[in-house]
Amino acid sequence: MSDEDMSHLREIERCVLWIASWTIHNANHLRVTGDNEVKVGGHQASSASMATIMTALYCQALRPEDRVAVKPHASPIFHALQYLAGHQTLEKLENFRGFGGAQSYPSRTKDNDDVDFSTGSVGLGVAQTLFSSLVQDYVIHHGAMDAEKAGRMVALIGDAEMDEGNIYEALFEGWKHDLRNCWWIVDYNRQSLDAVVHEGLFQKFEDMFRSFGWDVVVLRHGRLQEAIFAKPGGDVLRKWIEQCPNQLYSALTFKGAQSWRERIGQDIKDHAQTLSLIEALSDAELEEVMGNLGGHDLPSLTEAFAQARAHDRPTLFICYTIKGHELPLAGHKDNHAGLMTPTQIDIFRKRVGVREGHEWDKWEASSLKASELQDVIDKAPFFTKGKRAFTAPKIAIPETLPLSQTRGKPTSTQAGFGQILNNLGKADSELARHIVTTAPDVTVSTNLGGWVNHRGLFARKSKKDTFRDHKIPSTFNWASSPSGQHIELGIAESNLFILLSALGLSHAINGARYLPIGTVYDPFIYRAADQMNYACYQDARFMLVATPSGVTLAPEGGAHQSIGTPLIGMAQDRMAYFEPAYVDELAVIMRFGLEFMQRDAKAGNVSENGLDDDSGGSVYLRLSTRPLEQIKRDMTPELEENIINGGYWLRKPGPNARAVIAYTGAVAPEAIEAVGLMGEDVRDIGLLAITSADRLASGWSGAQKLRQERDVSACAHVEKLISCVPKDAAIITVCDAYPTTLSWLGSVKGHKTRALGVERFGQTGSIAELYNYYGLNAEGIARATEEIAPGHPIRLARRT
Ligand SMILES: Cc1ncc(C[n+]2csc(CCOP(=O)(O)OP(=O)(O)O)c2C)c(N)n1
Ligand SMILES: [Mg+2]
Repeated sequence: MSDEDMSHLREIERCVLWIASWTIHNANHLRVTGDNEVKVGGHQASSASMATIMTALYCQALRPEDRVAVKPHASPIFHALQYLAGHQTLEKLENFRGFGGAQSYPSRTKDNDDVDFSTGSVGLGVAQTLFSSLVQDYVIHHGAMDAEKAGRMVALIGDAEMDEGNIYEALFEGWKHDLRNCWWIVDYNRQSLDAVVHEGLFQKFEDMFRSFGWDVVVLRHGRLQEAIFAKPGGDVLRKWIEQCPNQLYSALTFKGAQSWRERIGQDIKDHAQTLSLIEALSDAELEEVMGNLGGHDLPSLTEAFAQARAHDRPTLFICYTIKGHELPLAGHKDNHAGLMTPTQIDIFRKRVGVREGHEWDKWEASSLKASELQDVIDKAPFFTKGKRAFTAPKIAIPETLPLSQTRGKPTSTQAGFGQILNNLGKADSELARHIVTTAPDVTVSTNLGGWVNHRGLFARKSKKDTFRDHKIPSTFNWASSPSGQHIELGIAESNLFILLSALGLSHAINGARYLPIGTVYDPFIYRAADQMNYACYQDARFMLVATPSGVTLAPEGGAHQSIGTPLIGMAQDRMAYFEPAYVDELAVIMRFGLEFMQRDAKAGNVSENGLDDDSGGSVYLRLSTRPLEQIKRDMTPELEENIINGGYWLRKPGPNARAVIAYTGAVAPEAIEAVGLMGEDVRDIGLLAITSADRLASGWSGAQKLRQERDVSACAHVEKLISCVPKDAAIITVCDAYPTTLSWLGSVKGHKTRALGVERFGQTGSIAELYNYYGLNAEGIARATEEIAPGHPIRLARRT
C-alpha cells in the first residue's frame, strides 16, 4: 500500500470513529430528552476498540463475496462505515437504537445496510461464520457455486465473547469437516463487560487454535512501537509492555502520559538508554506510542489480512487493542456501557476538527477533500458491488410426498418421517437434490438412516465405509463424499442449530437455495434454544424434526421427556410448530412446510384467517415414537387445508353436546377411546384433532387484531372450528406436554375448560402406566370431563 493510500485509510478511520461516537451520543443526549428517560446505551468504548480493524477490513481487505458477523457492540462502527459508503441513511443513524432506526446490534432482517449475519447473543455469530464456510463448501461441491467465488466468512469477536462454550463446540466441528476460508478476528482489548480479562488468555487461544489446525496471527505491537523497539534500549521497553499486567496497562492508558512516565520510570530506572527514549517523546507522542497496539495500527492490519488472503486456511487474528481507544474513556475498567459526557464529546469534536452543526457531514473529521475520501471508500472492493444479498429461485415441491403403504400396521410419526425421506432419497427429483439433512449424532435414532443410505454423508474428501469394505453386515452406509447430502455432527445440539441457520440462509448468502432438515431429540431443544432463536431471528429457513418427545417415550425416563417444548414452539417467532398424530397428516404438513420455508419474509400480509402465511418461516415438527393405528381415509383438499391451518373435527359435536375433547399428537388413541367411553351417555360429544396449536393460536390472535383494525370479515380457523360447540359445553384438552399448550382454547368463545397434560418431571414406565399417572388415559380424560361438563354424572361404556 502506498503512503497516500495509508493516509486515506487513516482519515477514513477518524471519520468512522467520529460518526460512530456521535451516533451514540446523539441517541443518548440529544434524542433522549426529559429527566426520566433512561439512557439507551453506551458502548462508545467497545465500538472505538474496533474502529481501526473494521476500517482496514471494509475499506481494504474485504471482497464483496466475504461475509461478516460483527461484534454486537461494534454496531455503530458498522453503521458508520455503511453511512460513509452510502448504504445507510442519516435518518436511520439519527434514530440509532430508536423505533425503526439503525439497530443496536447488527440485524439482517431489521437493518437496511447490508448486514450479513445478525449478532447480539455473543458467541453465536462467531459459530455462524464457521458453519457458513462449511455450507459454502457444500454449495461448491454440489455445483451451485464456482470455487473461485468462495468468500471469507469473517467473525469480529470481543475477547470476553471467547468465553462462550458454543465457540469451542463449533471449533471441534470445523476441524472434523476440514474448515477453510474462515477468519476470526479477536478484539483483544483485555476488557469484558464487568472488568479486565485474565492474564495470558491470548496464549491459551493460540495453543488451542493451533492444535485445531488454524493459523494464528498475533498483532501485538503497531509500527510506532516497533520503531522504538528497534532503537538502542528499545528491547527493554518491549519487554516491559509485554509483561505489563492487563489491569495496569488499562489503568495507565486511562490516566495518560504522566502516569506512563512515572510507572515506566520506576520499573526500568536502571536502563538509561530506554529512559531517554521515553523522555524524548512529548506527552501526546508517548500516549500515541503506548496506544499503538497491533489492532490500532492500519499498516500491520492490512498486511496481516493481505497475507491471510493468499491461502484458505482458517485463521485466528488476535489483535491487541484498547477499549475506548482515542476517547477519554480509554482503558477504564468500567467503560463498557460508558458514555462521553457532553463536555467530553465537545472536546473530542474539537480534537477531530468537526465544526458545530456539521456533526453528520460525512468527511468533516478529515482535513482532506470530501470527494477524495468518498472516492476511496466507493472504490474499496467490498463496496463496489452495492448490496450483496442474493435471492434464489424456489424449489418445486410435488403435490404430495411419497408415503409408504403401511398395510394397516400401526405407525409412529417418527417412522412416517423416516419413510417419507427414505422414499424421497430413493428417487431423483429436484426436491430430493435440494434437501440437506443433519443431526447431532442422532441420525439413526431419529429415523434418518434410510435417507442417508441413499444420499450419503457429505465431506470435502471422500471416505469409505470400512464396515462395508470388509463386508460386515450393517444396516447403514456410512461413506462420505463431496456429493453426499447429510452433514453428520457430533452430539453438540448448539452446532445443529447454527448449521441449520447457515444452511437456511444459503439462498441469501450463496445464491443457492437448500431445504435443510435437522433432527434432534425434542428435550434437547432446551440445550440450544438460544441458537434456535438466533437462527429464526435472522430468518434462516429450516425444518426441525424433534423426536422422540414428551412422556410418550416412556421407558426412556424423565431425563429425556420433554414437557415445555410446545410452548417454545408456540412462542418462537418465524417458526410454525406442528404436532400431528397420524402419518397422513405428517405428509401434508411436511409438504406444506417445505414450501412454507421458501416464502419471502418481505411478502408479509396477514390474511383473513389471521395467519401471516405469505412471509413463511421455519417449521418445527414434534414427532413421536409411539406407533398408532392409522385412520383409513382419503386426503381431501378440505382436510388438507384444515391440517395445515391447525386442526379439524374428527367427530363434530352435535347441538346437544355437553363436552368436546381436543387433543394434539400421540395421545390421539386415548382421546378417541375417551369419546368412545362417554359417547353412549354424552351423545353429541365432539373430538377435535389439533395438528398445530401454534397456528391455531396465532391465527386467533391475528384475526382479533384485524377486527380491532375494523376488518370485520376476519375470522380465525379456530374460531370457525369452535363456533359449532354449544355455549354451555365444556372443552377438555389433552396433550403430552405442559397443559397451557391447549388450555387457551376455552377463551376463544368462552367455554369452560379443563386442560390435561404433564406438569411434573416424568418417570420411567410403560406408556399406559405414565398416561394413567398423569391422567392422560381414557379414564382420566373421562373423569376430567365429568368434573366440569354440565348435567348428570356420566356413565362410561364398558371397555371391550
Ligand atoms: C449470550 C450473551 N450474554 C451476555 C451478553 C451481555 N454482553 C454483551 S457484550 C459482553 C461482553 C463484552 O466484552 P467483550 O466481548 O470483550 O467485548 P468488548 O466490549 O470488550 O469489545 C456481555 C457480557 C450478551 N450480549 N450475550
Ligand atoms: Mg473485550
